[in-house]
Amino acid sequence: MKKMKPQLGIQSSNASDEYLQYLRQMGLTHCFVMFSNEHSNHEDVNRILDRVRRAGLTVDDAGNSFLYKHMSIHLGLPDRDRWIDQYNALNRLLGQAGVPVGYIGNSRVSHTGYFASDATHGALGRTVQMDEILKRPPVVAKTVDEDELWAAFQYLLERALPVAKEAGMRLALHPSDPPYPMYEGYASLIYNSDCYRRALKLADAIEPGVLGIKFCCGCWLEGGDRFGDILSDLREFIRAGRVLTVHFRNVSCPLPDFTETLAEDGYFDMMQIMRVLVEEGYDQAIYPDHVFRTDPMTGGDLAAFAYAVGYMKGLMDAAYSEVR
Ligand SMILES: [Mn+2]
Repeated sequence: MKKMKPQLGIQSSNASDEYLQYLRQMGLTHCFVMFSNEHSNHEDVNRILDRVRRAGLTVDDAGNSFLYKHMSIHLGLPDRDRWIDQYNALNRLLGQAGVPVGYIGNSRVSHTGYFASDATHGALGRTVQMDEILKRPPVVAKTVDEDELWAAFQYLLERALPVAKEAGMRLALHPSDPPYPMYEGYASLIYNSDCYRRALKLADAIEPGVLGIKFCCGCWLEGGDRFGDILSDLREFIRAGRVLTVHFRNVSCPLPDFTETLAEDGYFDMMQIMRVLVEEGYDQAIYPDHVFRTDPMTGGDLAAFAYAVGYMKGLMDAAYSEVR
């Protein structure tokens, strides 16, 4: 039976022996690599991927968040071609180096701040108060509405999908976070599961099958019923072969106000998601996504991610033994 692949991320600047050993010590055999601009060239991409692979890790997906999240691309600003060219150039390198999945599109992330509460056991957790975000002034010179945003997305798809196809890659699209139609002066691309259906249809008319989904459970749960039915959406998109990676994350409650929590503490029973993944034979990457901001004295990010991946792997093993 092919199983899903728990993974953690590697920053290209942090592929140290110690960090790679840390991943192996948790029994991880899979990872993603986030490349900085400095390392998004042929020599560094291949050197870093070789190093990671020699440490026994398979690279499921990779990209450069500066490029794939570039505002000029997503808002259709005049200088977008320059950034799309650089984005495509990196995808060519990654595809040639055998990385099967890259990233695309509109990964906005906003929040009110990181706050300690009972829901976070006193740690600093990412918190959204939608009223506060909706009162913010635009961050862009000219408001970008939904039609303009989708036109820019189509423009990107027309240029990115053929390159990815030729390079042997598929591209994973993350929801807008928080998933709300418009804030900070520009529209969101993906704020419910129908937005995904629309994006997949648009992409398939250009290059069938290349676009896929970063299935962020956190965003689905942030949106609640307004985003969709997380369990049936997950089944639908896995069966359609569109789920390229899963972000396994829980929140305190749906919008308008939420805090990210430990997986076991949020309002959704994450075991139900694991069962669907196992029942549907999902065999791609699964990642804990965000963690609390913890004090370096208590282990910092490394401790927070170790806890999150351990809990996630425990649920995964429980779901496999249950379904078997
Ligand atoms: Mn996510």
